[in-house]
Amino acid sequence: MTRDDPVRLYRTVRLIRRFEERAVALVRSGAIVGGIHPYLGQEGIAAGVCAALRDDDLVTGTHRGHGHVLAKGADPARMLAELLGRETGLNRGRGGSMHAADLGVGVLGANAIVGATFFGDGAVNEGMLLEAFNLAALWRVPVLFVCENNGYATTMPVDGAVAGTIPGRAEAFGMPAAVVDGQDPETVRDATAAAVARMRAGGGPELIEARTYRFDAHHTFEHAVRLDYRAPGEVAAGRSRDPVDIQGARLPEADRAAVDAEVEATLDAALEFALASPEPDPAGALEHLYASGLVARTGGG
Ligand SMILES: Cc1ncc(C[n+]2csc(CCOP(=O)(O)OP(=O)(O)O)c2C)c(N)n1
Repeated sequence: MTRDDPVRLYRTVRLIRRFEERAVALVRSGAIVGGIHPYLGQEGIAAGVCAALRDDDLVTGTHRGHGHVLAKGADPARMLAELLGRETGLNRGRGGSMHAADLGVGVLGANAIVGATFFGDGAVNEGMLLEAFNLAALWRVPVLFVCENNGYATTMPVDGAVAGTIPGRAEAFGMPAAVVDGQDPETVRDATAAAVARMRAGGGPELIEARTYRFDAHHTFEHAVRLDYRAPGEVAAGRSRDPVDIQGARLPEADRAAVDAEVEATLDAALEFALASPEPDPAGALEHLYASGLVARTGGG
C-alpha cells in the first residue's frame, strides 16, 4: 500500500475517529484527567495533509492535536498512554493531551499556544502568526501553514472575529493560498501534495485553509457545561458531511469492514497496554524537563 492509498487514508481517519471516541469515554470515566479538545469531525485534514508528507517532514499541531500526532505515524498505544499520564507514554506522561510530541515520526509537538503550523481560525488574528508568515515568505522557508477553519474559536464564530479573509492574510505576504474542503481527505491530500511539490522545488511557503466542522465540544468541559452557541440545525448539517463516511464510501464494503476491525483491535491492544503501564514515579517529577547536559538555573542569570 502506498502512503496515499485510499484504504490507508480511510484507515487513518477511522483510527483518529475511534481513538478520539475512546479518549472522550476515558475522560468521562475519569481515567484521563483534565479533559481533551476532541478532533472529531476534522480527521480528514490531518489524514490528508500527512498522507502527502514524507516521514522526515516535520509537523507541529494545536491544542486539538491528537489527529496530527496519529496521522504522522505515532504509535496509538504510546499516545493513549500519554493521555493517561503513564511512564510508557510518548513523553513519559509529562506532556499529556496538549503537548504530545514524537520526534521519531517528525511530530515536534502538539502546542497549547494558539498559532502553530496546523492552526485554527482563532489563530489568524494572532500577531505572531502574521510575523511567522512574513519571515517564512521573506526567507522562502518551505513551511505549509494549514488553517483548520471549523467556524469557531471556542464559542466565537469566525464571522464575528475575522475581518477580510484567511487566504488574504497569506496573499498579503505574497504566499499562494488555497481554500479546500477539509471534510474530504483526498481533496486535502491532493492540495497538500501540489503545495509540497512546489515548496520542495524552492517555491517558498504556502497556506491551505481547510473548511471543516467540529463535531463535538471545543473541550470536554462542555459536556458538563452546555454552551448554547451552535444551533442544532447547524450541528446536524455539519455532522452530515463526515470525513470517515466520505472516505469510507470509496472502499468496497468488505475492505471498510476489515479496516474497522483492524483499527478496533489496534485500539483494544493500545488501551490494554496503556492501562497496564505504570504512572511515573513522583521522585522523577523533575526529570526530562531540560535537554540533557543543561541544568536548571537557580537565578542570577
Ligand atoms: C496565544 C493563545 N491565546 C489564547 C489561548 C486560549 N485558547 C485556547 S483554544 C482557543 C480557541 C482556538 O480557536 P481556533 O484557533 O479556531 O481552534 P479550535 O479550538 O477551533 O480548533 C483559545 C483562544 C491560547 N491557548 N493561546
